[in-house]
Amino acid sequence: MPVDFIKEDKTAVITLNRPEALNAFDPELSGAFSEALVNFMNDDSLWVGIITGAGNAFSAGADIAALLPAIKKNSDEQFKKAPNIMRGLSIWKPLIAAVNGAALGGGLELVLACDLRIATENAMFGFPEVTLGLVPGWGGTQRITRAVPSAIAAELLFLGRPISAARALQTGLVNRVVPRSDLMTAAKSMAAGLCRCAPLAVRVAKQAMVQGLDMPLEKGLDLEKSLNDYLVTTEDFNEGCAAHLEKRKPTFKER
Ligand code: DAK
Repeated sequence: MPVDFIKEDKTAVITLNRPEALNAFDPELSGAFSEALVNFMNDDSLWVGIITGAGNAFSAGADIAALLPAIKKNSDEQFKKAPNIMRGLSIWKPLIAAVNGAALGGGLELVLACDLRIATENAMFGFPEVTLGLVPGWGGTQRITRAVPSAIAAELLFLGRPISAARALQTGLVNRVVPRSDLMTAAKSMAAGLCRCAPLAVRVAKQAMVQGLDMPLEKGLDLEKSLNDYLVTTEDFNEGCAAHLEKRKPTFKER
């Protein structure tokens, strides 16, 4: 299977599983990844997703032999058939990238489409597209400038040279850097922290943050207000406040 999909309590672990090609996206991997994302999105029992790669790379991006020539032939039909979080699919449940090695091209675009990012010490991040005569096509030119200062974004996009995990941490591209052996423990512990919070509130926080980025402040404030108006009608809001006042842990029901 090009993608492993494992449910662990309220967390889905989605693993790109094409290690022989450093988890480069060919049509099979793209289709299976799209399917896994839709399953995650539609499964009410799943609150958090962790995305990682099998082997020593996170993902080397689009498959240069199999996918990139298809772009030339059919424009982006290949990609439209398999919408993903980089382009075509919005998922408001929180996503953690557990970056276990190189994240290049589409691999870095996938990292950028995740909300929280933990990397191993040997991970590297780059956009080699300009060395191929291309620019990123899964939102990299747009999301990188929202993630790091513009000089770092320009360095990544114009020079095509990767940066280290240490530099990614320094520039705020990732939340944490850990030894390889601690990666999944760290990602699952972050997922557990998310699962302790009210799931609908976490999703609304993501929606407000992501959609708000594309709005003038006044519109963003309206969005925040209407989303909060909805949250105060939920059972979980009552439960969260009651648990706080009663000095106990809340039991959220996603309602
Ligand atoms: N595609 C296909 N195969 C790849 C690959 C890739 N991107 N990256 C690695 N592989 C394969 C290698 O060919 C090799 O296979 P064999 O030769 O063993 O059969 C195997 O994985 C191991 O790779 P290496 O032998 O090269 O391993 P090294 O450790 O020596 O080097 C590396 C690791 C990551 C530095 C190197 O593999 C590398 O530079 N890979 C290419 C990375 C790259 O350029 N990625 C960007 C691809 S462009 C769009 C949407 C999306 C995109 C574009 C448009 N539209 C919606 C329009 C996205 C574009 C991209 O991502």
